[in-house]
Amino acid sequence: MDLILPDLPYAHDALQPYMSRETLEYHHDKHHMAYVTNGNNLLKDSDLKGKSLEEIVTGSFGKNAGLFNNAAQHYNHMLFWKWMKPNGGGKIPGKLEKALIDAFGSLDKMKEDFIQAGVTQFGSGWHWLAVKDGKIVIMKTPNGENPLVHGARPILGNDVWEHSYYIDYRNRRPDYCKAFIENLVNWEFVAELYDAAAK
Ligand code: MN3
Repeated sequence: MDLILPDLPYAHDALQPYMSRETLEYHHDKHHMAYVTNGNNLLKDSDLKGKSLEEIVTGSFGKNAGLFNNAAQHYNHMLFWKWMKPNGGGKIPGKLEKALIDAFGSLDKMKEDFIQAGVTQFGSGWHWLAVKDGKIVIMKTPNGENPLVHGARPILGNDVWEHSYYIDYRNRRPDYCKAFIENLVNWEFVAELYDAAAK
């Protein structure tokens, strides 16, 4: 199966003012496209060709750095576009809300810990809510790494590579992480992934 760049699930200007048209033109149309192109080239000579994307990601981790970097970033970005929506943030579906309060004490604490993980990820990477051993945990990972390769299922992830925020926020990564969790997250999609991961 070849890697395929999905269309954004909304218009390029739909996430303004929190994420600009220009950011999405670079980030989706150019950066994500490059991961797809490079990943397909590297898959040609790999025995992982034909496997599912998750199998390619976990199978190349620690073994084929070039393929892993591109396939994992493809996986991460496929989810990332769906983790945002116009007029995002806001009400969290009840079952997920309860699980988050159980895990972190309050929604404010969950948001604070999530933002802190993004701010303290040194250099390029991601910060996450993931389900590990049935529990919701915060994770942060460098470069293209994700919870899958650390025995967990991602239910929310934010891209803190500079290409994701520098046009709109310059060096203010904390402001970007706060805007993401407060104003961009599609909690209905997070709840779907939580239901699937917590089974
Ligand atoms: Mn990115």
